[in-house]
Amino acid sequence: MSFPENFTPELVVESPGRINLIGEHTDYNLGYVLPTAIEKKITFKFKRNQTEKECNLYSLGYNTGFTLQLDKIARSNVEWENYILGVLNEILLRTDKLRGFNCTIESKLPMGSGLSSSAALECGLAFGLNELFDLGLSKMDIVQLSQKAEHTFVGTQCGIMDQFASVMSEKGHVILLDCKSLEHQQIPIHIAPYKMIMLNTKVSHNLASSEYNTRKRECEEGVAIIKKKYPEVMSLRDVTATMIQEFVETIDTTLFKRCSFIVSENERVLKTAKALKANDLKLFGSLLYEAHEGISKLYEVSCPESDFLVDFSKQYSAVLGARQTGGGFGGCTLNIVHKDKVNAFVEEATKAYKEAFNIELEAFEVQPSAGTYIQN
Ligand code: GAF
Repeated sequence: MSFPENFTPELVVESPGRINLIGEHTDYNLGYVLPTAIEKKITFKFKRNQTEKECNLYSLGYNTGFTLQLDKIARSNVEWENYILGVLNEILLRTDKLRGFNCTIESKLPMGSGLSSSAALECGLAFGLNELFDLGLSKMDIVQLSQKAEHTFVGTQCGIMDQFASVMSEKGHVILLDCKSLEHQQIPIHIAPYKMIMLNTKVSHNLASSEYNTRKRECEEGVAIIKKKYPEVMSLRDVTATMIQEFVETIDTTLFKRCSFIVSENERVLKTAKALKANDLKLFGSLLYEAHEGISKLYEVSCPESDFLVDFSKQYSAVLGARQTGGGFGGCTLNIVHKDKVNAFVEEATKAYKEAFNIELEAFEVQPSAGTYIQN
């Protein structure tokens, strides 16, 4: 096929990745999260191709593409194609206005780095097609259908945080999202003279997807036990710290660890939002360290590489806090570092990480950015 050579798009859409300041694995437990989009993103270029059903998609980074027919959507053996197919399937369940199109995809978002390249891919595609064919989907429809696509075609039973952050973020703000009611507040973030520095472990242990679904199941099992005593409890969101302590002897140790992490993580999100509003950066930092401890010891979704970087950062008074961000088992750590010490910290972390794991660390600053948008 001649596509993507000489391709002149009708529409260009930018779809960002996200970081989550705090509130990990709380979304599918209907709790609180505090994410924001970042400048690293995926660029989609779209053009209608005047066919009824043929769609051509091409990944510029991987130099590979595929053609599909809208009336023959089925799961593929190629992982990235399932994100696309899942989104198209969900759109077709909601509207009959979709027609053939060509699309190139170019990502500046490292895959498997905990920055949610999956949601960026799903939401960017849905957002672009909504514009191109005037599908009439709201932003919330785009968020929800993208999440559903991940459940049905990719097989990860993810919560709503990543898609929400990718679409709804506003520049300079983090979103305090209640994953039960979907009510949210945009909180302006001013952390000067500190900066948000990401350290990419460059590892993505392949436990991530299966363990993710296991954690979700463990939380559900915990809720079923708690419910016997407290029938009003519908999710871990409804469980307080005092309530969970009552089950220390009666719930299996693993389930108890999982549930107590979620209960305490929800509290930390709310405390962090307050700390940011009050500009209490020390408290913000210490909550990040506390969260990582729980991620590592109670929820057990960290890995030696992330633990190493978080521990390493603790030697520096110029670092207020750090933790692994995202689903877990690698990806990036978020570090709150004084602007004057960023270079020294990154240099020393890079050296120590190389000595420990023989991996070249990647470091970059992030700024809270706008969600999915059309490039003019
Ligand atoms: C992944 C999921 F997609 C999110 O829904 C969320 O659960 C996150 O892991 C952990 O907080 O990114």
